[in-house]
Amino acid sequence: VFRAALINSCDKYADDGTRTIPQGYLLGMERTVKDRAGLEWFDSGAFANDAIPLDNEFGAGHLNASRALRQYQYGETQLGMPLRHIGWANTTISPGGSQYYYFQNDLVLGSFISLTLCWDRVVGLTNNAGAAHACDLTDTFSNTGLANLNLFPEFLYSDGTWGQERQSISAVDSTEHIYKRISMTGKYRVKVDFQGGLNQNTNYALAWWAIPTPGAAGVLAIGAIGAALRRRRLQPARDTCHRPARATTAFKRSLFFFATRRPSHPDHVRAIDGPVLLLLCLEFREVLLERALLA
Ligand SMILES: [Ca+2]
Ligand SMILES: [Ca+2]
Ligand SMILES: [Ca+2]
Repeated sequence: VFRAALINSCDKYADDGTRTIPQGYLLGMERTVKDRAGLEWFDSGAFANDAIPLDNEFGAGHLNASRALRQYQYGETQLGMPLRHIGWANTTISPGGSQYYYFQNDLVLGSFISLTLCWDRVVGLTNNAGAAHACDLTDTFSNTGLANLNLFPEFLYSDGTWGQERQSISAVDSTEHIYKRISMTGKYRVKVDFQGGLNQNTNYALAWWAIPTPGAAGVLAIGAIGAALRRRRLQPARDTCHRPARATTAFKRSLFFFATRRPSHPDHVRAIDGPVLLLLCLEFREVLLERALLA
């Protein structure tokens, strides 16, 4: 559980409302992490490749003890109980089994979700000296095997079926990790699958951190207004002639950001909902205001 909580709460991106991502949507992270080449999580193989859970340089990011404590203090949710937006679970899964965790509240398009699944390799002890369950110098260890657990956030379509939203499916690691954008507002669940590797029950910990729908419009509006105010504040007066272009670019990028969703299901088309429209309206209003100021 501690491993899952520590990994899941790591900092990857400062959640400061830049990058056309509303403040609050990056889960309140405090620092932006880069590797030695200056590359970030979105540039990493861990982000792009479903079979790579962690970056080979910065792993899941910088450890943030305060966030890890918060992650842990939200407490345990039993399998079968609805999930609050932050928390963890600790249970056992059988070979070939699937277990499902249902978020209590809808998750919001454009916000991020962090999921971490951790379990241990089974190590056997061959007793060659001393007590059977005490480790002596000549005792030997054997690798009994590692279960292949996999992690799948899923989305509930309007026809009542669940569709896979993301996946972390390494065949060799004892951790699965996802930090990605939610591509539709709606109901989500997390599936844990036991897909071989070992033929015995395996204990695992699952940690999650997401943004729930209630209050999301407020978070989004505050983030958008904050970003707009910051842009105004940061622009020196002599640079005024560039502002409409910058704002228009931000607006276009927002549109692109919310428009680049997989069109594989009719629900995707309806996924631009109230909060997103509010953001687009705020961005558009800013463009109009800046043009009016210059006119
Ligand atoms: Ca990955
Ligand atoms: Ca012994
Ligand atoms: Ca796996």
